[in-house]
Amino acid sequence: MVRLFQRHIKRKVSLLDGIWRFKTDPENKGKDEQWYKNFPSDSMEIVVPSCWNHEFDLYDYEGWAWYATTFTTTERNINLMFHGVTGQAEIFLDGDYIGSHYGGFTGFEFLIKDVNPGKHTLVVFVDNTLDDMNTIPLARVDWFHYGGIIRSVELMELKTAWIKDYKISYQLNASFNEAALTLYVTLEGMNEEEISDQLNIYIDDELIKTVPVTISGEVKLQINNIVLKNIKLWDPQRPNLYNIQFELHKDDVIERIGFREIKVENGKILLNNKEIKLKGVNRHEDHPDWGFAMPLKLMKRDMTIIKDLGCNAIRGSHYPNSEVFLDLCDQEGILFWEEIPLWGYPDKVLGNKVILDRGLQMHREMIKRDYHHPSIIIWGLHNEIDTRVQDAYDLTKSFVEKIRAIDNSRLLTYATMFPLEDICLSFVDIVSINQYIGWYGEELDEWPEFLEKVKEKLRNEGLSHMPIIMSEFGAGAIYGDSTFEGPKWTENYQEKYLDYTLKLFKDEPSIVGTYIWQYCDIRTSKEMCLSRPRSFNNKGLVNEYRKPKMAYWTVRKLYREME
Ligand code: ADA
Repeated sequence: MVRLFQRHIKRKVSLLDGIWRFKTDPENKGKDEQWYKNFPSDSMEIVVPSCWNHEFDLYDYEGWAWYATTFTTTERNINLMFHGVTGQAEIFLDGDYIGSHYGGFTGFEFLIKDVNPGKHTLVVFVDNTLDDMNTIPLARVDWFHYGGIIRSVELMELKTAWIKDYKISYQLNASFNEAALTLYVTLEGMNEEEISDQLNIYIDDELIKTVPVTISGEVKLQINNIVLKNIKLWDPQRPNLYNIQFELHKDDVIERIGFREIKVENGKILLNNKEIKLKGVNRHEDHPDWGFAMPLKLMKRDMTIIKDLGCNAIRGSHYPNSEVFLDLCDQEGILFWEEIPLWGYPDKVLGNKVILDRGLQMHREMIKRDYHHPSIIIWGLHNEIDTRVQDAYDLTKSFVEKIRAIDNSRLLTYATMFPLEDICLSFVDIVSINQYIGWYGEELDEWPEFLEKVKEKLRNEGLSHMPIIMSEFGAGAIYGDSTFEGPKWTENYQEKYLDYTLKLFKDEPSIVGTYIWQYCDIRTSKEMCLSRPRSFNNKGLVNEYRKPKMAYWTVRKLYREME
């Protein structure tokens, strides 16, 4: 399942998901031996999408691996779309290299013209190796290094021309009942000759515009002056959505949008001009039996639980989530913070140009992929990098400039772990703080003093107009461990911790949102497991199988009481 609404009516699209051939390549000899031409006969079967770590003996395999499948086409032009392959991917079609991609959590596609109709062999080389200098994320992260083709693979068979790309942007009027749309559409012909066609645009099945087009090579169109009256806004209570269809004679694509405005004013977050407080959790897309490749049923279950908790917000820590989950957020009225996996970078790595380039590319791809989701209100630039140093300042500045140039309609922030010494805050809209007072080191009752220091710093730097989000706070609890004494690692301590912090944050006017760390227990990496009982980060409100801990009920009561 790639999306929760039908994306194409005319375009012929098939999922290549299923059982593929698979072989790990620990000695990296597959390229020399040309496995992309002759796939090894001693390969095994694997399900796509999935993480290879759930196969026998591959639990902690990290490195090179090869996948192969076959498919049959009837058209001469195809587009192959990969929705998520961890780390580095290289793609081979019928023995020929067709391209590569870096970054595990956003999709990529290859248009291949003039293929012979018939049977084809597709081979995918995957490298999920992480290191401590050049990769995003680095090897030392607090989640598991799952590997593989983790999301669906789609085959599109194209006719003479296709809708290659589009962007739908809109401006609401002052009374929020009209939207002026600007549509950017790129069309592409498959052959040399000119094609006369017509671009039709439908909104919820109603034809609203027809543009005659002559397609030869690539054609870029900008369509203004489409004004929709009496629109129904999108918000958490009424998540109204609209389908927009672009249609050519033999191709089409459907996108789903919602109309809303998000901004920061006088220290508050305003959604459609009304103040909103974010009641959230951090959620990793992880489950012991599925890793990153969670089935829809489980995502829906997560959504049901998170809504039951009384949340209106989720931070997709720490990487672009599956598009299906974002569709669920759109449908359920959940406000989403999305970020790239730039996690915990120390000073010595921050000046590395490779990280800047890869980070920019990941932001570009994330924003391009997810631009139309009304649920996404925040782009997160990075998490807990060393924001006390000049290289972090330069990196943040570049990210902000580039992101604002592609999307100026959402709020920008990053999660800082050095709020009192941070030198990058003025670039963004919201100060987001990760802080574990009362868990690591200090005592719980040191929180008020800390908050005063944060406010003082913001005042001193002329930033006291900025709203504050508590983007992470929490305590580890081993599911089932409840005692009279309630020391750390018990459910009692976690419950006490969250009761104390949530009540404190609720009464602090400059705090506009809270994201508890975290929704569910998750597997950690081998680099971090010695400080994590069971090799899990145990700060979930539910355990890894989604069973509620004591704190769940306390948070549920507090979040539900807050307006
Ligand atoms: C950090 C980090 C999280 C998690 C957390 C913790 O804030 O952003 O991913 O590792 O610490 O549990 O310590």
